[in-house]
Amino acid sequence: MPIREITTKPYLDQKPGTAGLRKKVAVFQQPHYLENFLQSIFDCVPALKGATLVIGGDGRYHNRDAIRTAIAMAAANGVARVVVGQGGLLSTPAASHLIRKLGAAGGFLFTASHNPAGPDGDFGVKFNIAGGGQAGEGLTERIYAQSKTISRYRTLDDIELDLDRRGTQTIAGMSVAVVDCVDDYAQLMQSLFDFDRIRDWIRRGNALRFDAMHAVTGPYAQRILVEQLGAPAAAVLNAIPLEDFGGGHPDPNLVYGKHLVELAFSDGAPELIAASDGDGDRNMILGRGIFVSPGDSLAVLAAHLPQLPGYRDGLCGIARSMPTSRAADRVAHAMHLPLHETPTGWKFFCNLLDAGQATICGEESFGTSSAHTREKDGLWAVLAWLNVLAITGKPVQAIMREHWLRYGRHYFQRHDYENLPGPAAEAVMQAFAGSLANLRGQKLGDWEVTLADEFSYHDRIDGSIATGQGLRVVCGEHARIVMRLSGTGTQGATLRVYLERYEHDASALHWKPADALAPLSAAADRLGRIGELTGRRAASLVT
Ligand code: VG1
Ligand code: CO
Repeated sequence: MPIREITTKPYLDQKPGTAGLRKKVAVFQQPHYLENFLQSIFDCVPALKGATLVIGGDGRYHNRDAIRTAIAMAAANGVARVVVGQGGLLSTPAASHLIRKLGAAGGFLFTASHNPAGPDGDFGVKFNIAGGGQAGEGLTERIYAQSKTISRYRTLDDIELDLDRRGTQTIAGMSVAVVDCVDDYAQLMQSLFDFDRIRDWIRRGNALRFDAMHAVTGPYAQRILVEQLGAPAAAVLNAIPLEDFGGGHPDPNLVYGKHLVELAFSDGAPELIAASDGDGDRNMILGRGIFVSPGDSLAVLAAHLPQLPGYRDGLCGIARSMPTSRAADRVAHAMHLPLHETPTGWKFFCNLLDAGQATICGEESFGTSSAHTREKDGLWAVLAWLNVLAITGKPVQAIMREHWLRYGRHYFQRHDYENLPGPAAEAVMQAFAGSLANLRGQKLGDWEVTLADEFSYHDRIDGSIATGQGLRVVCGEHARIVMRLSGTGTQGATLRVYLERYEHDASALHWKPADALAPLSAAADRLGRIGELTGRRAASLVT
């Protein structure tokens, strides 16, 4: 089959955000749009030649077309072997694991995570490197630069490919292995957790509910929770992946997972209620009568991890993104472990994980994972919680209450102002930045400001420095306000305001987060002049 060199013109908008390139489906459907971006990757990563490439996606609309395009281009660019999930499916953590397990030179992950799918929804592509982590800032910049000057790409015409038939096919000398998307991942989970204890816990009548939200985790939850751990089939909701995610918004949080919150607070609620997002890397955890905020989940899991089979040798460190609540810092301190604070985005954890400096990492955006893979991992967090419940025999609520009694409680909320005009969002950031200059030493409500700056991160492992990673006002350990603009949206700008308040008095552990954080919310509005500059009276999404 002859390799074709197709002439193309650059698009100038292929700059990846926090986690890959995300655009409306229609943008990706423009002639040569995806091809340009993929060729830019092939051009910047010569190691793909003669090597293995992993390909998969979250199953959303356009996934199959994109995979066909990617496989034809891989063959034309000299890739030796493609390993692709059956039906084009691979969850993000499972793809990262496959890259590691196979020693692949990289992977294409077709996903826009939790963003809605379908012809009018979003599409996206992430490039993960050898080792399984997302391409870092440097490589991402080079790919973007290449995409702005690209003039041709390589492909094959009319390849014959059956994505639904497991086994090996050959395309122009390149082998294409279509694999079950769950097998390797399920094996990995079995090596980390005590499946016997969890099975026993379920057999004793403890109920759980997992919502796959018609996205990629359906087959994973079905195999692991139902077939391997013995949960009834009804424990997994919306288990069939659909191209439009059933018209839903698979972003597991208090807003899009409201039905799960209602379930958790209803009579006869299951012991554990959980959900994952479109590509399977996020998790939401609820217990009977309680929502576990992601920062707390990270802290609790870190504290219990050494009791779980895969982590018996102990932890080497804990890492969290800067806006994530500092609950994990207290656990790290008690366990005499280093605590690393990184910018938002999982790629910043990867060097720490590779260097053996962190065992567990977490983000406030419902992301938690460990060194077993190089992406956040929704089902991993659910299984870790199940294992903790099984070995402690306590309900989620008791675990949280005990945790807060021992460490104190970090009240946390994120207020998102979505789909703002770009200039309005920028104006808020500028106003907030402007107000930081004279804040140190001043009072913010009851607390004194000890630090007011823009966060930048010096990665001591590769020496890189990431600047402009969020504005913050810190009042010692007591309170914090963080502001940054989202890097994953496809429409307008999203302003994220993160609020955190710490209380350790036993009488102050059971407030409503919204009440506890109201003074900080008002301060954020005042310092960033949010209402005045955006015309919004309230955030559009609070989690
Ligand atoms: C958001 C979250 C961030 C997360 C990223 C990708 O980024 O805040 O914590 O790593 O999404 O998650 P931003 O720039 O919009 O705040 V996912 O599940 O979309 O791969
Ligand atoms: Co995701």
